[in-house]
Amino acid sequence: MHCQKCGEKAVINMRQHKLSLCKSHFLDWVPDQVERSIVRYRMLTHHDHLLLAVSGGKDSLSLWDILFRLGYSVDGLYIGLGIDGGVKYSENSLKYALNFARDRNLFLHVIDVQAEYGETVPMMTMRTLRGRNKPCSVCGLAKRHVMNQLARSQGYDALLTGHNLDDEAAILFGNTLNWVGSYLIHQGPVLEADRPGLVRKVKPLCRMYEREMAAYALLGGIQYIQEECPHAVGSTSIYYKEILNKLEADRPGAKLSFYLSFLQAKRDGLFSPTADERAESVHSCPKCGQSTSAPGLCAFCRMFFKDKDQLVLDQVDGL
Ligand code: Q46
Ligand code: ZN
Ligand code: ZN
Repeated sequence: MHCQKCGEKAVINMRQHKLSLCKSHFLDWVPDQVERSIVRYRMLTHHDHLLLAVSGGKDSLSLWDILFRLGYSVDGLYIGLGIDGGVKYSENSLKYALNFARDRNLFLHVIDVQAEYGETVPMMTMRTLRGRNKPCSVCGLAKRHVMNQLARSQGYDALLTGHNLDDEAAILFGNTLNWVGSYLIHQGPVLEADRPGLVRKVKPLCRMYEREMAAYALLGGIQYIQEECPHAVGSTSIYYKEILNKLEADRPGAKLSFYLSFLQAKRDGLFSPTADERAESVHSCPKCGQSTSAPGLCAFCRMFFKDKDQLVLDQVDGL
């Protein structure tokens, strides 16, 4: 197997693109592909001041590396969730994020949820869900809140996440299996800040396969936490990824085509908001200022600040 650009020994064969590349051409090909997505979906400009959510994993650290190489101005945000899971997950992932930033002289915000709000995500989950469920819904709510809050208060132009194609295809698969129209409307490479208090959200890796990102981190010498969050084990999204991987093995390119066809369908007007959804009133949370669909505290503030004894599960939106 030879590199199709220079004829040297190839290190990766990407059947979905009918392309084999050597290490050096692959390490240039990835940023080139990301830049194409940035231009194609009008994600960012070189004048934007960007905030990237960094977990210490391969996708977010590789994205930081790629954007740095492409000349974008990007600060990182690490959120300490207080997840141990017997493997010191949060403690170890923070070390990778800090080392990455220090080695490249990049700026990393670190926000510890317990220091900021008094409880770790597992503690919050125990209180609100009585330990009956995984912490992922509470975790997602907390992460979205913290990310948006910091991006807004510090005047960042966009908030970036390292979701790759496998993540996006799995989310899309779940949303179409259940035909969750409201989620399909809002899924895409860019989520515009169409409500007061919201920051624009962008996913520059949305067309990059997970395998490509793992290869980029490995070949590029990026040190990242190899373990998944212990709560990811057995999750529905991993199950959907496994199904899509089986499909991809038989039909290379199936995942990409599934996602890109969805984006095309959206451009053609499918999954547009209804008149009622467009007219939906927007309120500002009196505690944090972020937008909510109902008057009163937003879902996050209800969870963290309301009289904790009175909190019941069904008060939390979106779980
Ligand atoms: S970090 Fe949080 Fe994930 Fe862990 S608790 Fe679930 S949502 S799995 S991306
Ligand atoms: Zn080559
Ligand atoms: Zn709030």
